[in-house]
Amino acid sequence: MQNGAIAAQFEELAELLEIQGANPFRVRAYRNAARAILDSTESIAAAADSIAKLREFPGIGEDLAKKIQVLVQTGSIPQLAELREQVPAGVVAMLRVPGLGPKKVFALFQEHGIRSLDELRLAAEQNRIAGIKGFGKKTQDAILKGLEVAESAGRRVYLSEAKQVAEQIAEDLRSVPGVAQLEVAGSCRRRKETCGDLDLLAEASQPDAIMDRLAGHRLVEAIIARGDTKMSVRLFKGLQLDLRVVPAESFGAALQYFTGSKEHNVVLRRRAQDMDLKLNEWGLFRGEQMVAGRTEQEVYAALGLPVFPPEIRENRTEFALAEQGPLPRLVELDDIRGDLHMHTTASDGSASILEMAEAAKSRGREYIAITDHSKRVSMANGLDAPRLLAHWKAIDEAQKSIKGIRILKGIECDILEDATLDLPDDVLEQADWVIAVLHYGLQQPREQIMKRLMCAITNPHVDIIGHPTGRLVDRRKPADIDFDVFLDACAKHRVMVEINANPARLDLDDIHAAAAKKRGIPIVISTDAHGFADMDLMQFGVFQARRAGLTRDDIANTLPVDAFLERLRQAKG
Ligand code: DGT
Ligand code: CA
Ligand code: CA
Repeated sequence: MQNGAIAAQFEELAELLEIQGANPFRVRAYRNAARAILDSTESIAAAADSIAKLREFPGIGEDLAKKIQVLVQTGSIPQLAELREQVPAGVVAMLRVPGLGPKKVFALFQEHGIRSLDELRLAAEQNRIAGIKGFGKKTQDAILKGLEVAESAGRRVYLSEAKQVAEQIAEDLRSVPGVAQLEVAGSCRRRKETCGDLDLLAEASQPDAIMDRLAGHRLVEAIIARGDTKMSVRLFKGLQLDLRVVPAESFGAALQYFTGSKEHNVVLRRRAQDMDLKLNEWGLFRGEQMVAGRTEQEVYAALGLPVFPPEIRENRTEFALAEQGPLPRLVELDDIRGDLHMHTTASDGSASILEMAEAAKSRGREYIAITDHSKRVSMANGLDAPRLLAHWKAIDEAQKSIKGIRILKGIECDILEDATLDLPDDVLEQADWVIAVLHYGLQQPREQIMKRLMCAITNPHVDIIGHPTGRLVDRRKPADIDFDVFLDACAKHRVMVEINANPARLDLDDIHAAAAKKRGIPIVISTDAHGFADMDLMQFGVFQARRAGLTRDDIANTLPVDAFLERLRQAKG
């Protein structure tokens, strides 16, 4: 049993006792114990065979030691189980509503029978809270606003949103006097597709100054907690941000630790132990002696490891890669030369062919493919054969009036529910670039989904499968695909696969993109832009590719346009 899991149970115990109006000293004792357990670098579970050993931990007395022992031996604390029966989970959830402390929750539950967030909302909406003694209209309004926060808490935020606010706040805090270094850590630095919260790390001569600035920041909605070197605030949508101020000699160790992932850190810590060293967020130590900590580079080097790009710190392949020699250079945004999936006003885009080409050119792209929808997507005014042929003529015209960028004639062709393509072969044959996609019937059984994919893969004119699973991150499940069969078929028929860079799609994901690489399938990262601004989303596709361990050679649209077209010709031949 990990320290974190043990601490969580005592934290919950404290919380439930508090709701019941228990003695505040007792509540605080449990809470302090939870804190001490979490902070300890030694395993509590390993000490649980002896009460005496447990009592050596700070903040743990006789009573707590006994409870820990029972917890480790049986997996639960009997008192906690009892409390959970007495206090419904909905009441505990009410504690997460900003503006509602344990005393108020206790009163609402015990005296007014409110047992869930829904009941709380109803009562507030019916103006029944305002009349309760000690509450009033103001509290009732605060509860209604707080309910929104409580209900969105726990939901993860797309990387695109998280990264933007994290970097904005980081930039603003860097200008505070005395701030020597400030970095974004956590899942945001690892470019994970969603972030649970944001982690900022600062080296600052006056921690108070930087915390004051954060407290007054326009993106901060509320202060959750503030200590001497640590502060937590709430941003929009309930997103939390943790700021930690650390000394210069520990900055690298802290950056390494708080970048994570947890799984990556576990391996590092074990490796340190094997070298008779101790690694934590303060540094790498031999006994009391600090060996490294000022920079990440120093820490990794002392462990005989390269500085891993944050994107691959997941304990998946990075340690095996490091064994094999220098790390491969992962693909970078600047390597991308073409953007091969985008829409215009002909279907559901917001700009013309020429405008999209100009915008792509200004972003340094050397070629694009215009890939409007096919007719099945009637909602998006998808193109039938005559409209498509006319659209391609318009592309030829547009090409004449712009230099320095090549415009390919493409189509995003639907793979219909009955496993046929939305456009006939004699039309597809005339395209430079055919993306085949599933849009409808994503819930069909695996057998039919595979039949549809195979129909596209075996069609001689299809170049690539776009956003293969159709998933929307955290919102819509992927289609039921047999990935081994799918990718083997793509490799055999020389069909490429897309990493759709839209932050809501990121489809293929990192795991499947790595599987595609393994089979030598060329991968194309595309923005699926529906307007200019979307072209800047390319970075998120590149992050996902990096998380998959992909290099420039794995990504077909890093090729110059002629080499890319040659690759297409070969695939068809
Ligand atoms: P998130 O916030 O859920 O998107 O993911 P992270 O990775 O940002 O996780 P977070 O914010 O809980 O913690 C930031 C980093 O701190 C995490 O990646 C690794 C490190 N860390 C946090 N708790 C632990 C722990 O109990 N053990 C170890 N080894 N590292 C931890
Ligand atoms: Ca985080
Ligand atoms: Ca955090």
